[in-house]
Amino acid sequence: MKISSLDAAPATLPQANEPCWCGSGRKYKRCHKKSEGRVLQGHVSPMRSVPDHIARPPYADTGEYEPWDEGRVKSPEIIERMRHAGKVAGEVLALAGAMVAPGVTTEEIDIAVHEAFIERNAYPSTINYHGYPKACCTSVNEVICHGIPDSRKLQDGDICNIDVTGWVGGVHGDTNATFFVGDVDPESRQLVRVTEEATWRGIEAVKVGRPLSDIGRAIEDAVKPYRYGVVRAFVGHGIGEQFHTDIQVLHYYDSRSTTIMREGMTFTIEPMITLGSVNYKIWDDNWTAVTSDGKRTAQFEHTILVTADGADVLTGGPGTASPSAPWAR
Ligand code: EYL
Ligand code: CO
Ligand code: CO
Repeated sequence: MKISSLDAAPATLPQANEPCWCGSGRKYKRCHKKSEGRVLQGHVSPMRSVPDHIARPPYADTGEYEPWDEGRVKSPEIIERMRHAGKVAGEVLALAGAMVAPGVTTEEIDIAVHEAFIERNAYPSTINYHGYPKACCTSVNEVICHGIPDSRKLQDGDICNIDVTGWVGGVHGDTNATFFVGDVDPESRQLVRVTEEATWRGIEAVKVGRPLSDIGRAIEDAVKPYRYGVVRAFVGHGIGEQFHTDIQVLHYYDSRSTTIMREGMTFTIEPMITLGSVNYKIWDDNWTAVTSDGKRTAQFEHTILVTADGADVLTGGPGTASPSAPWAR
């Protein structure tokens, strides 16, 4: 039986082995019990347009493009443009996060993100990126990443990640954070706090001459005491004129991650941390990744620049180093 957001469960639920309330004829435990407490897919509205005066990246019209080798170490001139794109993305994330509240739909947040990028002369990078339809990803509760903004209202107690990327001056800035919706349970609050800490431990491991594997090790070490899972299927990435370049930043330790960090490299660090299993499934929308056990997951992301003495957080900036820290408000 397809689980749809149109179904409404009755006030009294059947026992596990009794027939499901939906009339499918299947046992309740084999039918709607599986979706209890899970995020339901809402309605996704059509892709919004970006006005003609906003410059468009190469994939904007077709959804696809031919990748090219842009070089891992960026010129000072590209870096200055990336600083601006990063600042814009950080501003848009802060504004989106401030909207998070019970009753707000993820689509309303998406519209604000879309307009905020345009106001800043930026193209919302995700629009038509491999056909993706929205200006941001909104990933609620057990959604690991790439949740599509839709008509679902945020509910008191949810956690919601918002991931925004903007293309301005020919380069991308990519950042995300997980926000609390109203009153969130202590277990989820700890998950979110530890995930943000782990992200910063990863950022602090950035050092010229060291392998990328140091980053994954630092993240893993930060979450180990809590016995959380580190998602392996989605990784950080090189970024610049292209949204994704060849550099892969694993969020767990792997001795094969031997690429040496060089001054002028730019990449994202974006660990996804789970309360339970790190295994995932993809919804039938072909985008949304959820934990296979339905337990919650959190994520934070920054675009960073390798400098002579560590990392510059291009999507951070003064006063917005941690736009997401709801516990600090
Ligand atoms: C679009 C494309 C499958 C994003 C990131 C949006 C989603 C699912 C194919 C990576 C890859 C964001 O780095 C990213 N976020 O931090 N695809 C992405 N999409 C999409
Ligand atoms: Co992102
Ligand atoms: Co990213």
